[in-house]
Amino acid sequence: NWIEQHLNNALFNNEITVHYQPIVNAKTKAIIGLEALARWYHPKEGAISPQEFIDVAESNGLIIPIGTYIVQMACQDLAELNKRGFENLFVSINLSLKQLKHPDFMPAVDQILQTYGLNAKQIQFEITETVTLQEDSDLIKTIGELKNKQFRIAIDDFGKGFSSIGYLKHISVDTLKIDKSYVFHVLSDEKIAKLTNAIIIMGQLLHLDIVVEGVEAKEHLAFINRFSNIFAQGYYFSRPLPLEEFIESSINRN
Ligand code: G
Ligand code: G
Ligand code: MN
Ligand code: NA
Repeated sequence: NWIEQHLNNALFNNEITVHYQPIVNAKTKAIIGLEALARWYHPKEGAISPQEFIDVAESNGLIIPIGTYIVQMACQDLAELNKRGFENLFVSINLSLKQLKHPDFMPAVDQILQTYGLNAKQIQFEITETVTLQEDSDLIKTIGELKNKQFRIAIDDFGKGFSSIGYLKHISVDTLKIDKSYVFHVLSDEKIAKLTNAIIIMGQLLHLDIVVEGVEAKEHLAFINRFSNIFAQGYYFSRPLPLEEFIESSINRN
């Protein structure tokens, strides 16, 4: 397949980049962090979705060099942000299960942190709930190790799969990111609205940060602002942007 054949070159030709989408306080709209999202732009084919190429990378092993490259780019950009006066942001990096389980992952992260002189507290790792935890003791141990090193852990796409609460039982996390399929329907589907309320209340009882993903309209924002201390992410605030565009747009906001 085309992706398979070109993915290796993409990495070495610098066709893979990282864009950033703000995560904001839903009440004040203050930016608290940025989600790093991989982008592949091929000179002839154009943009290829990470959904497609991450899947391929997972199956052929390229997720290890690509994932490490993304962590490195995100850390380099975070160091740059710190230098330019954005000192209280965190960067939130998606991890695939394979990446997390690979023995090279932890040493690579330690090395990158040291290279850029960053504090682990400024870095969050997003683990998608759709990957089955299956009480995998190695995985649980690795996540515990990241927590011990003060990295933040987020459960991504919370509520999308069936394993959500199982995750919370077995691992210690900081943040729940509620899958965007919830907010999309809170205005039209009473059951979804109630489930969303229940997830928010559950997360807050557990003292977790709640990020509602996929906020596209002010009505979505009003729905979640019935609660206090909620964070939000979505096109209503900003699309994922290249670092320089993010910096320019936030300078213009103020
Ligand atoms: O930004 P976008 O909607 O195109 O992302 C599509 C999917 O790809 C999302 O589920 C997102 O989590 C995933 N994704 C984006 N960047 C990365 C990455 O760097 N690593 C992993 N593992 N997944 C990513
Ligand atoms: O699976 P994960 O949550 O990591 O992926 C986030 C994906 O959602 C990214 O591909 C990002 O581009 C996309 N995204 C971010 N905000 C919105 C939004 O408001 N609406 C929609 N439809 N997608 C969004
Ligand atoms: Mn994510
Ligand atoms: Na998500």
